[in-house]
Amino acid sequence: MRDYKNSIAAFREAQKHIPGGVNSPVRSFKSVDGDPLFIARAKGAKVYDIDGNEYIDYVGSWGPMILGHAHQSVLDALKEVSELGVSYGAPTLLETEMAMMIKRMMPSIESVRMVNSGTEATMSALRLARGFTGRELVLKFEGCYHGHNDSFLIKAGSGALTFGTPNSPGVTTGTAQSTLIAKYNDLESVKQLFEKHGEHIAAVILEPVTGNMGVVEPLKDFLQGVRDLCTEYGTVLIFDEVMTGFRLAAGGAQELYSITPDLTTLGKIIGGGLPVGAYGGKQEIMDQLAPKGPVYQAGTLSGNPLAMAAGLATLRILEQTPFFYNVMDMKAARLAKGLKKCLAETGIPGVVNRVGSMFTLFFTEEQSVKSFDDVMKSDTKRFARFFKLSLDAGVYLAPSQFEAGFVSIAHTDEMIDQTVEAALNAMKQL
Ligand code: HOZ
Repeated sequence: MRDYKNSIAAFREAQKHIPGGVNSPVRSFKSVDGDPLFIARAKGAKVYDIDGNEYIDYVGSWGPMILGHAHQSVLDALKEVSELGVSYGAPTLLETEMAMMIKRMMPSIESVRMVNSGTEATMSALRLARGFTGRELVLKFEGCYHGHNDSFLIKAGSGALTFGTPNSPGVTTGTAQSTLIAKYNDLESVKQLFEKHGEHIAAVILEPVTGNMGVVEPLKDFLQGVRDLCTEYGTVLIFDEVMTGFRLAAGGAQELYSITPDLTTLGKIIGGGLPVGAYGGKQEIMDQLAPKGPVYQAGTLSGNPLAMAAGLATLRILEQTPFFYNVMDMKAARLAKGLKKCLAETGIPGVVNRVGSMFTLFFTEEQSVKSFDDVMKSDTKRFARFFKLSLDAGVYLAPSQFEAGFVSIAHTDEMIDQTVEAALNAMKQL
């Protein structure tokens, strides 16, 4: 058993000053009945806690660290730019460079606005879609999470699901009534809502591959079916690629599945680990934004030079490294194969879902996990035990059954094999 005494003491102190001791609920380890690790530093695919324990990291700051932690190119860019001043509240060349880079990598984006988080991106994209269409309703999917804006905290995934508050108190009835809920991977449920409310639906928003109820891949024709309905009814299709953007392919899930959304929301990787979000898409929609158009959205720190520098340094590597995604996918495939073997060898019932470098190990009696209902049949108590045993063996997973794990380019085959060995030992003790 590892020694966590410094983290435990730090958490006790933090709880006196910060709600629940954390600045984002999913960090709290509450759902796995533990105390969170306090991290001292990170390098490559490893994180180190304040007790001096070392872990192979599959959280990756919840997605951004695709190059691994403290990548030299990102650190160099930050150093160089910070010496010139850290914020001006005025345009910089870096912002245009970032916009051009995003447009090149994700061609459905003809114009893009930088913000400071994924939540801001989805919130702003929805306002824009409403302004553009003159309609009010938004259709989202059960278990999908699009940040903590009111409109999306209805049947939401991620921490809202983990902590049993998918419909958060504080969201007004009016807002809740403007949000329609369909079932992910169930096109019929989307069609029915369109038949009833089609003319009033401003936007459909979804994670093209879900990460926030664990990884679930879209069934064949699901995304295309949603695209077709949006086109038919003049509804804005928003792909929330905060997690999948620049991760599943240089052009995100939309490249992987060859679907063109009207708007895309981004975050995580485009900030290289700094707080960044963005939303972009069709020129005629983006032109509705102030100062060009009437839809208002603003931000003191939007396009911040440090965030742009870290993001650009990351994206340049993704764009310019041949076979980057193939190499990373091979690593993730090795891990998924290993985890499946562990399940088979120990007889523990489970399913490993993987798309590219995103994966989730569901502890479930089901043969496959393709929907929110499948996800909800998972054995969260067994997950919690597995999580703790993994942690003790030096493997840092997201502390919830309903999250994605992330493999980075810095994970070595040796680390992955070590992870599989730890999983096998853990499963033997479940
Ligand atoms: N989207 C992330 C979780 N699925 C955000 C992490 C957080 O909520 O802190």
